Formats: sequence, structure tokens, C-alpha cells
Amino acid sequence: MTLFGTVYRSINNIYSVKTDSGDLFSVRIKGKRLAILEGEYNPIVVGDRVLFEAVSETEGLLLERNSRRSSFARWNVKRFLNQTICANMDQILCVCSIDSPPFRPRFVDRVVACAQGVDVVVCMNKCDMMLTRVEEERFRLYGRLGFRTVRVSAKTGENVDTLRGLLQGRTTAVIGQSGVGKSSLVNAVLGTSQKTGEVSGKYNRGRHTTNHAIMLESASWPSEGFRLIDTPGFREISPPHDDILRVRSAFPEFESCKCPYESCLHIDEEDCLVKRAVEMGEINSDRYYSYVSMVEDMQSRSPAYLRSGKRK
Ligand SMILES: Nc1nc2c(ncn2[C@@H]2O[C@H](COP(=O)(O)OP(=O)(O)O)[C@@H](O)[C@H]2O)c(=O)[nH]1
Ligand SMILES: [Mg+2]
Ligand SMILES: [Zn+2]
Repeated sequence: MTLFGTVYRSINNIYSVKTDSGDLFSVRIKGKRLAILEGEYNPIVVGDRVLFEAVSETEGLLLERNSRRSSFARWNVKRFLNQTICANMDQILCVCSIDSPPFRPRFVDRVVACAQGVDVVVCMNKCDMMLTRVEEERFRLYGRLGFRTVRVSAKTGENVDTLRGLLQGRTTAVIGQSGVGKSSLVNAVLGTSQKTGEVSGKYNRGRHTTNHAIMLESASWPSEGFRLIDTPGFREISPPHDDILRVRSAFPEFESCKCPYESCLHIDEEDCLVKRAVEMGEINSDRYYSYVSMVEDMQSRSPAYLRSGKRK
């Protein structure tokens, strides 16, 4: 019998797949690899929709992966490959914190550039503390650029209800540096009370220290409630190897500036209106240099598949 399901967890190439009727299967890839997925670092990720053959009441063999309607992917600096972290979410919640670690807006810009086919909500946690004036301005800029923003405190519970409201009826990937309070927020919105650094959901009662992505559900999903994909904390993040114009599109202020050169990267080109706007202070210069550093990152890479003789 073949069944459809969603990947809830992936450990050592064994996937926990939940069927649309709510049954859990442990699914493996048949043979060594799926032919169509050759060349990907990790062909199946949390959130993927898969077709599998049930071989017992709890085990299956993977047959196919559906194409993804959205994903979060980054450049894996150790393996010289693009790495998808999770797929098919309705939105990304990029969590930052006011302190420990301090707000790193360029990290947020990078998360936006790694998001494919999905909007990013910028969430400032630990709002029981204070941002500096410069940080405050930089955070507010996201709102003016059209991003949804929310300030919360997992510690005091401030705006946790608002955050829960943003999650209703959706599947949200929670992304951020480690220490910003992702697990604390996940606990707060789900109403679970595990120690920080551990998350337990309906299907994952054991300890979870977030070293891989995992799908969690609120009570009574799917009739109501929401799902969250908790992800490991990233220290550094770089956009996947791709067309640089895609990274450019992560900066809506460049579009509204109407640089006349359609393929302009707004870096070395003469008479570029974006560069002019930066000089005039109309475009935030830290945002601009955040973009430039991503482009430089991408241009300095040599992907494994372009290196002769290094890897198959
Ligand atoms: N002051 C303050 N500390 C928080 C808040 N949320 C989390 N923390 C603390 O930040 C640390 C990291 O939290 P954790 O949820 O493990 O972060 P994660 O690595 O992103 O999952 C813990 O010591 C939490 O107690 C908050 O809203 N305010
Ligand atoms: Mg965590
Ligand atoms: Zn330009």
C-alpha cells in the first residue's frame, strides 16, 4: 500500500512521517538514494511531502518526494553544498534577542535571503530588556520595509498571545542564533513547560536539544492550532549558492529606488541609483553593506560540483 505523509523528523536517514490520516511511520530510503535526488546534500527534510510504500503498520520505504512550495536553505561551508533545513512552511519566524546574544540585524537579512517562497516575521525576544537607540532604529526599519515584526518576552509572557495569534492555522519554521530563546518561545506558545533547551511535543515526548529540525504540533492540530518547526541555532548563515539577483530581491528598498539597470547588482556599476540613495542616506547603509557582504560571500565560493576532481 502506498501512502502520503509529511516528514516530522529526520535522524540518520530514517524519517518520521505522519500520514494525512494521522498515523506515524518510520520511513527509510529504498536502496542507497533516490535517483531524482542525486546531488543534494540532504534530499529529505522536515516538512517534505513524501510518497512511501508501507511495509508494516509502522514502517515504510520512501518512493518519491513532492516538489517544495517553500523552503529555507543555506550554504553549507564545510561541504561546499546548498543545504535545505526545512520545507513547505507557511512562514518563517526569525527570532532575535535584545541581549545575550545581542541583536544582529545582518543575521536577519541573511535569514530573509535564505527564505524561498515564504515570508519572514522578525521576532524580537527578551523585550524585558532594552535595545540601544541605533538597534531600535534598525529593528523598526523592518516594519517600514514591509516585514511583520513582533516584540515578545518568553520570560515575562509579554505579547506571547500576539505571537500565538500569528501562528494560528499555519506551519512556521523558527530560525535564529542559539541563545535567542527559540526553545523558550516554542514552549511558551505551545504551553509546554520543559526546561530550556528541551522541547517536547505530542509526538516527541523525549528530550530535544535542538541539534536537528523537528516538527511540533499544538494540541488539537489539524482541526485548529498550529505547527512549528524548531531548528538548531545557527552561528553563521550564508545564502545558498544561487542567482545573486535572488539575494538582491531580499532587499525591497532597492526595488523602490528604481535603479534603471535591470541587472544592476548595485555594487560596481556606475550611475547606480541604489548607491546614490545610500550616499544620500535614503537607504540604510548598514542594510546596504549587509547585502554587499552576502554578494561577496557568494562570489568567493567554489561549489563542490564546480571543482574538478575534488568530489564526485
Ligand atoms: N531575559 C530573558 N531571557 C530569556 C528570554 N527567553 C529566553 N531567555 C533565556 O535565554 C537563554 C536561551 O534560551 P533558549 O530558549 O535555550 O534559546 P535557544 O538556543 O534559541 O533555543 C535561556 O537562559 C533563557 O532562560 C526572555 O524573554 N527574556
Ligand atoms: Mg533551542
Ligand atoms: Zn544599481
